Amino acid sequence: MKITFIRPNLSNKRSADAMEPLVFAILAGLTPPDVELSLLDERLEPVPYDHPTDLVALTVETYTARRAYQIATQFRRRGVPVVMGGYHPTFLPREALQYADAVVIGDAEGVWEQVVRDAQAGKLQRIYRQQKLPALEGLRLDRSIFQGKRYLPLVPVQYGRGCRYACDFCSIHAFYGSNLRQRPMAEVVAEIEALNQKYIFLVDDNIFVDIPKAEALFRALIPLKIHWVCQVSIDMAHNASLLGLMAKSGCLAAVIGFESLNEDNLRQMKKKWNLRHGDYATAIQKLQDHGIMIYGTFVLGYDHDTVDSFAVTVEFAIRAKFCLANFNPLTPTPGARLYDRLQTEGRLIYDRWWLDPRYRYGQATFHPRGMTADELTTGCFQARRQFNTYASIFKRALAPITNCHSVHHLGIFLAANLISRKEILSKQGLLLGGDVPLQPLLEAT
Ligand code: B12
Ligand code: SF4
Repeated sequence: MKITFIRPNLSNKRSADAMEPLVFAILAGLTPPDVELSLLDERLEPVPYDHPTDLVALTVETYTARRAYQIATQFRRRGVPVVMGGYHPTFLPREALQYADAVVIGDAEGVWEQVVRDAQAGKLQRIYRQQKLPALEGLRLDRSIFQGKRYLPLVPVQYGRGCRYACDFCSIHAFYGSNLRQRPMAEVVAEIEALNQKYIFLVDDNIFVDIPKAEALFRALIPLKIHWVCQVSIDMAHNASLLGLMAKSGCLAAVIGFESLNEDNLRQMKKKWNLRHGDYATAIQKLQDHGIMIYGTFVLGYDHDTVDSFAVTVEFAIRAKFCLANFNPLTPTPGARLYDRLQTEGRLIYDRWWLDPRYRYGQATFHPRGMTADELTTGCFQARRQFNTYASIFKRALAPITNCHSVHHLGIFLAANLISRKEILSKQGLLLGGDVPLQPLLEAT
């Protein structure tokens, strides 16, 4: 039997920031050895619909749903069954089932094996539901499917899943609830050692969910002499010993959700805790004093934002000499509490923006209170452009403890900024899935 894994693209432009799609290393590790596997990553290569295969397995996020459905339609027209999994089908299985033969709800471990057995027997079920949150012991990732593909030399590794917070716009809490699971530290360290790569991205939603476990991991990373980046909540900056270990173990940069400079917005999104230990400037200083570069993310469009918020936010990010930053229009995704609130308030512009051919990447999808939807779209794009001008890159580069601490740091800073600049400018305004019409094939049952 032949199974083809597909990672759909956002639109029809190739991507310069594609990393290995970790889920397929997990699925490959769970698949019996007699099954022949291949991977098509549409961010890097076109999908040949006549590719000989017995089953297509797509990973689907909300931004890639439209494209995933188009790809599924093509394969199903050729008689190839399609299974979908990931965030989007988990939140909207009935929508996905209009385009797929089967949908996996939740984590794959313990369920994918059944999907393969059923596909081999020609008896795919419509819905496979993960009944529990599977323990993460003994995961055997098989990265051989990534061989020969031109991914960023920043290799994703996952220590744990879930986050202890519940920001109202975020999909993580909706997907995992308040459950936090971590892999045995020794298994993660062994995986990193075996990778033999210099740059690792710890993709955990928040590496700071369990302090003793984070500390144990950082200690174990010290002898490996790698460079790593992670996502972390800002409260971590106030734990001096952990911060020291983080720096000592090779942490180059941290992605931090600042989200807003306005306390009322933070309260509304259930992220007021961002300021619990002090202001942003103090936290930033502590991280940067340890040489850790910051990728700050902001979301604009909450009720207390106005047209003035864009300039204030982007100036803050430039003054703080962030290595990278993003300024996203607040976007309600299915499953998140924000989506239900905006829907109840009658503020959504589209019924389903992710499928609507009028929606373009980067656009507002709801009516904000303090500005118009068009002002939100334009304001975020301008903020992204302003942060990524050459003048801004030059100004931010001049940070002796972080961005230009060494030739190595400066090289990474410049490469990251040039890739980010290119991606931000080229993604804005793209029609998700490109200009291909979408027709439901089946009635969901
Ligand atoms: C690393 C990362 C990125 C990287 C890219 C990663 C890459 N491989 O190239 C970068 C930084 C570029 C990125 C960009 C974006 N990202 Co991102 N990203 C992540 C992050 C942190 C980790 C991804 C990962 O490796 N996870 C580990 C794997 C193992 O988990 P998984 O994919 O969920 O798979 C598990 C299950 O979902 C399931 N499963 C998934 N697919 C399938 C398929 C089948 C067949 C089966 C059986 C099971 C299955 O099984 C797996 C394990 O059991 C996730 C958060 C997260 N926890 O996943 C956000 C996340 C996926 N990103 C998100 C978003 C919104 C984006 C952006 C759109 C942001 C923006 N506004 O531009 C962009 C564009 C994404 C795009 N589609 O092009 C959202 C998606 C929300 C949603 N509802 O779809 C997430 C969930 C973050 C969040 N907090 O909400 N991202
Ligand atoms: S801290 Fe980050 S990962 Fe956790 S719920 Fe908030 S936005 Fe999501």
